[in-house]
Order: sequence, then C-alpha cells, then structure tokens
Amino acid sequence: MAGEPQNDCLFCRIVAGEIPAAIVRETETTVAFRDINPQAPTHVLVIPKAHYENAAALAAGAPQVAADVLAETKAVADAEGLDSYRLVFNTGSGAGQTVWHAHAHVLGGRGLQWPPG
Ligand code: DGP
Repeated sequence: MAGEPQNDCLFCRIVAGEIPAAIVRETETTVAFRDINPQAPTHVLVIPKAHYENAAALAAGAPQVAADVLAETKAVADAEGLDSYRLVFNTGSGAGQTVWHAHAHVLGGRGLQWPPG
C-alpha cells in the first residue's frame, strides 16, 4: 500500500537501517544519503521515509512530505556548499528510474550540461 514500507524495496531497507548507506541528513520524514554511483562530486539522494514509487505518487499521496523532500534538497545543497546544483526526479523507466521509491538526486560540484541525455 502507498506509504507503507515494502520488504523488497532497497530504499525502504536503507530507511530501516537494514542496508548501510552514507547518510548525510535525516529528518522525521526524510533521509538523505550519498548515491552509490556518483555522477558528480556531490551526488546525494533525498528520499521520503514513506514508500511511494516515484515523485508523482509522492506528490499525490503525501504532498507535505513531498515539500519536506524539496526542503531537504536545499539543506543538502547548503551543507555541501553548493551555489549551483541540479535536482532530478527520474520518473518512470523511460526517464531512467531504476529504484521504485521516490528520490530526488542532488547533483553539484561540477559544471552540468543542458539538455541532459
Ligand atoms: P534512479 O535511476 O533515478 O532510479 O536512481 C537510483 C539511484 O540509486 C542510482 O543513481 C544509484 C542509486 N543506488 C542504487 N542502489 C544503491 C544503494 O544500494 N545504495 C546507494 N547509496 N545508492 C544506490
């Protein structure tokens, strides 16, 4: 069910402490940790603790938590000393989503090209 922990979800298992991660920030509703395959000097994922399969489902099902995730991306950027950075919410397999638990990528620390690939 939306919002409930899923045993087979990697990021739910990170939230539960069952899988280690380099956690950089945590709030009542969110966790931020370093991406295992960084694409920039700073590459942090901000996730809701509750399970929603992507950003669209999170925004529809728990808009306050979606706002918490967005606020945390700014907190991560500040903590990492980033003036410029990119937020990415891959949504759907065609956009490159591979983990089916909503997450914001916070990417920074180098120049970023536009448009993305
Ligand atoms: P996406 O492709 O948007 O679904 O991004 C999923 C990201 O999750 C991808 O950049 C790699 C990262 N990732 C996958 N497995 C792990 C893991 O076990 N630990 C951490 N820290 N990141 C992971």
